[in-house]
Amino acid sequence: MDQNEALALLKPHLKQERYDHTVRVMETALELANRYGVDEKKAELAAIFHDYAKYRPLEEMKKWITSTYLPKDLLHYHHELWHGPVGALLVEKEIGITDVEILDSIHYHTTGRTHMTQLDKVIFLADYIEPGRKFPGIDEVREAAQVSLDYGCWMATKNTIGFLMSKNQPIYPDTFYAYNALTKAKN
Ligand code: DGI
Ligand code: FE
Ligand code: FE
Ligand code: FE
Repeated sequence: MDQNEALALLKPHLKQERYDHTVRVMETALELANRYGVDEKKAELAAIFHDYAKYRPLEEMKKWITSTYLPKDLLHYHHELWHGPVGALLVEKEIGITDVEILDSIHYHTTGRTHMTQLDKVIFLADYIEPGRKFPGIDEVREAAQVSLDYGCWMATKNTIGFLMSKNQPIYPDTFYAYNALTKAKN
């Protein structure tokens, strides 16, 4: 599937601003993949479909989590965490992508996980630092992304955990697992 075909399949599922975000994530993911020697074709497709399920109704996402292999503990956390796992499932079902590396990087793009693959890291980081993002601490993460994938992702998980704690929000275990694994890897 080429870039234009994939973007055309994605477009009806997103609002314009989310589509524009996705194009910037794709461009950023391609830069990171090129810089760090990660498969650019996989990075391109994973980036294009990473937010595929973002606008599915909550009841539909809940149904997919309840009725499939997806982890049930997601239901006890913020629904913002559902679109990655549900997206991976629907991209396989509806778009027909079967590459497990691509599907996993979509699944884990919001939280990360232990032992993230290089592709997971590219998608996670590209989503975080695409040029349209404006949250506190973003410049530090952008600089870290120039040093290494591990350092960039570590800084991003650290920033996310700090942000969530400052808002007294619960933190999904995979987010901690990613932070812990990256803390060891970055040195
Ligand atoms: O879908 P995007 O907006 O492009 O980005 P995303 O999939 O990374 O979602 C970001 C949101 O998810 C952001 O509001 C922070 C939140 N988030 C990330 N990790 C966790 C989390 N929220 C909770 N409650 N727990 C987490 O571990
Ligand atoms: Fe997302
Ligand atoms: Fe993200
Ligand atoms: Fe995104």
